[in-house]
Amino acid sequence: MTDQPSTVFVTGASAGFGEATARRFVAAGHRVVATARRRERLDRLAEELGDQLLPVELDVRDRDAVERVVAGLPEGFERIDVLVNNAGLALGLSPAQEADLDDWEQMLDTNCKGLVACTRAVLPAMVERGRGHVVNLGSIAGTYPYPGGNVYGGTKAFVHQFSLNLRADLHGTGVRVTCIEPGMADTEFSLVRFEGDHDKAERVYADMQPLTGDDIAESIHWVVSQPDHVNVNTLELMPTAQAFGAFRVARERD
Ligand code: NDP
Ligand code: 8X3
Repeated sequence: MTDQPSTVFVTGASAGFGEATARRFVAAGHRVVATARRRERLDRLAEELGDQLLPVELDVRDRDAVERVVAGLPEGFERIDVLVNNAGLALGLSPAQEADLDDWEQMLDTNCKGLVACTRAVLPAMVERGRGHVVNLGSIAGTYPYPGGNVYGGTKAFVHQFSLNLRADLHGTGVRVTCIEPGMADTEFSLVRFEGDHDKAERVYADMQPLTGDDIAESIHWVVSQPDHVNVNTLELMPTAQAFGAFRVARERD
């Protein structure tokens, strides 16, 4: 991205990282197509941020809708320079043998298939223009396993590898790809994971300083703002208060 105004297409812009990213890029003078399922939130954001932000209701699991939206953007927003594939969620923290298969399918449909559909929809025009940037939201959960992370972590491992494989395919086209891989961040993520249980969600971030939506928006803005010849492949961030644990050992009882 140069200093010229660019168009940034953000999925999941109604909350958390996506909303903060929309704010960050509008503040930097760019145009943002802000998409998510909750239209009223996007409208509020548009009222606040003005004409530089275009609110568009979009469920990334709806492949036809993804293609329709990307193909039908109005004048001024039709040339997508940056795609931020942010829409995603974790549902539940149950061990695999107890987890809800519908939750697993929703995570796969959103975090993997939705991300792939958005990417496929924007890539041809980027390749044709010889520039563009796809920023995918992975997670430390795609690298480091934890109990109950099962399918969520699996989807983020997919996002990591898909990002690297995109780079292989896009070699020589001028299109850049970055996977941002955050640790725990205080957004609506845990509220969604625990089905709206505020107490449970708040306990995740109690007595520590988690990452914020603004931290991630800043990192996305930073990778996108690098000179065209620089591609940040992967950027992993954690709160300073978070680190790795020891392996667990199941000991035989006497
Ligand atoms: P939030 O719950 O705050 O925001 C998630 C966003 O995704 C919302 O805007 C939501 O909008 C959108 N979304 C969910 N499902 C769909 C769908 N089917 N179609 C379109 N939009 C959808 O979470 P975060 O901001 O924290 O998460 C953003 C991304 O970052 C996710 O991919 C998450 O996995 C990842 N991540 C989060 C971390 C964290 O600790 N918070 C750490 C590492 C990665 P709506 O409901 O209106 O559709
Ligand atoms: C979210 C980070 O560690 O809660 O992707 O799974 S974690």
